[in-house]
Amino acid sequence: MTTPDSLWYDRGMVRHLTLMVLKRDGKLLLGVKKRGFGMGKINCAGGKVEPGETVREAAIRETFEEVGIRVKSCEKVGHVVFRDLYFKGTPETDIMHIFLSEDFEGDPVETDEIKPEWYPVTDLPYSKMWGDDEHWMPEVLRGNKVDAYFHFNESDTFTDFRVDVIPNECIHRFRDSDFGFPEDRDESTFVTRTAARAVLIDKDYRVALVNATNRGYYKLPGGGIDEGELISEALHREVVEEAGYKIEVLCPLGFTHETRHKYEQFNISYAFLARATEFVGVKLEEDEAEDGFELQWFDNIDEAIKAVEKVDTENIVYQGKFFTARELAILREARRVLKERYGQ
Ligand code: 8OG
Repeated sequence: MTTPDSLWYDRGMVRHLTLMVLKRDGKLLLGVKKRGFGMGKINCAGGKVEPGETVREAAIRETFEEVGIRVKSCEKVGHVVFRDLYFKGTPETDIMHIFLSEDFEGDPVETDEIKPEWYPVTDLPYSKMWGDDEHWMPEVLRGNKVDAYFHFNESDTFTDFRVDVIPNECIHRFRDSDFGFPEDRDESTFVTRTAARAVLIDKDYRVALVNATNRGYYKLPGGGIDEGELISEALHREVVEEAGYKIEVLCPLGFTHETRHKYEQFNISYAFLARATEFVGVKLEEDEAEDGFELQWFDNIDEAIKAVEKVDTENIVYQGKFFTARELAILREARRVLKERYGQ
């Protein structure tokens, strides 16, 4: 699933599932599942992703196979990670990619899989649906995107869960041509990588940046989201690793999107304003130590922005140009939020 649909790039042994929420005139198309996993429960159409298929293609195919509806367009509205499902005896992780469509054609038909029926969104049959649905579906129906996990025990009930709302405001999109690089690759095969990054402040609104002292640029503390990890979990982990601080997340700032032809990647960075609470020590990876990562505090956000603006982008490597433009966009958004909400 090397597509922009996948919020994680392929790694590790997990199963990818899909779910299509079909919405029209204030109603959802649900139905009793007649066979297989979840038999007897009321659910949306959806199913497993087949080899060579994107998650979006799988969701559209399953919807047609199960309820006879042709989805013309749909939006990815999040994912739920099911940790330690025991239904086959050994724990496994499933990632369920959720799509929402209000643009489809055809009349619902009953198949061997599902008996479809329309339900008003204000009165969904949660007691007959999977137990997790009542925790994430209301967010999706409110127009939010969700990043959630449910941790199951051996009797297939969940013991622990969390539903985070994904920052949905686009701060900026960057692509190679913005920096004078060629755009000569086929973007339909690009892998999507996601990351969580913090504008890290202290109680006096000083701002910390990671200075890549051997490379000549600054970056926000943060980094890649591992498969099956929540955005918020990656944020806390990465800020400890690179900056050495535990944090309190103050608010989401939005996301940036980068199209990088040289690496055939899309990079989505989810950005947050966060306050450092306790210093616990950095844990740099080998390449980060080689780049000379050092945390540097600035008196305020304007000073941090000035330092990044001064980076000599002519003489830094490909990635550094993207990093610098991206971090500046995120820092400027943080400056706006700090002024508006915190009077800074
Ligand atoms: O191919 P099959 O229909 O067996 O795939 C399982 C379907 O069930 C797939 O569409 C995802 C869906 N599903 C789970 N767990 C949950 C859940 O907890 N809530 C909802 N709404 N759907 C689920 O596998």
